[in-house]
Amino acid sequence: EVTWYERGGGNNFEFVQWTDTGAALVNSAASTVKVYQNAPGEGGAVFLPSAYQIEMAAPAGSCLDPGFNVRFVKHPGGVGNLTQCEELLAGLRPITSENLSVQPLLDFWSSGGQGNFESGVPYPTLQPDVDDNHFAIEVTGFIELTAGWHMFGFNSDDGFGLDIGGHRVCEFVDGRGVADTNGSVYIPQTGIYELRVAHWEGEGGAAGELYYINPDATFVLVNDTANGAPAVCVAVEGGGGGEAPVITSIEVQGGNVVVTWEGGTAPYQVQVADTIGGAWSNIGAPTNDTTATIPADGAAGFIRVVPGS
Ligand SMILES: [Ca+2]
Ligand SMILES: [Ca+2]
Ligand SMILES: [Ca+2]
Repeated sequence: EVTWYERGGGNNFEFVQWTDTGAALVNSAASTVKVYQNAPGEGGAVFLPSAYQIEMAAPAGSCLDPGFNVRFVKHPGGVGNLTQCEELLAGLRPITSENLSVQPLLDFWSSGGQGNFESGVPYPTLQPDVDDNHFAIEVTGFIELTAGWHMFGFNSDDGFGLDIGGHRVCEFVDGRGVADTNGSVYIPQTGIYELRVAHWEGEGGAAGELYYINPDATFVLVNDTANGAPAVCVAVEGGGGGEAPVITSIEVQGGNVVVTWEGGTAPYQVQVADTIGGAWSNIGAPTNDTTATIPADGAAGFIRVVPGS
């Protein structure tokens, strides 16, 4: 079933079969959607995945330390959708406790339905088969993928958002019992890409699993490399995932914001975003300093410091 709408004019879509070698136009139950600007075949038709803002984090083969970084956050209650989950993870809602761990797979189960895989482990700090409520996880890591199409899915209770290379692959923004939500991503170049999952539990059952969909439509848990799934690691050679700069103070001085940080390795790049999940843009050039003064020209905003290049 496809639900389709578009806001501008002149766009179109067609069904394509997803294969391990590319995509071919067919009518098939095993299909995905290929989206063009202008009708396929017309002059000026552009296959939109080529315009994905997907950035390779590191070359293939530079993965270190397999697994996922999992940040587990408990809160007093009141998180019921993905926006509120992201606010909680960003520290904009009360947090009662927090835990960091490395997990080999994402197959968590607290209570209720277990999803596609019954191998689930408790969420960090929780007991199995106990109806804990009001928590969220933020998962980060690096996934190694070959160029071309890849399909992923997340089975969850409640919802989630999955990003690869900064591209939203799939999401379910409201509460639900365990169910699959799948999505595909076009990887422009073989390499290692950042991966992030935000997922929360409000009340009732709770479970979450991240799987890869093989071309024959079978599922395998991501990072189950023994069964052919793509590898995920917590860090890569040469930086990404290594010691990151940590912001130690943000002060308003006149019409400016002075941000100071420590750790990481110079050069640094300061970036800002207007909204949670919004695009990050560079402020100033890469710097070897550990402080920067930037104009406070918005009612609200977010600041981060990343490795410069
Ligand atoms: Ca499961
Ligand atoms: Ca629960
Ligand atoms: Ca639930």
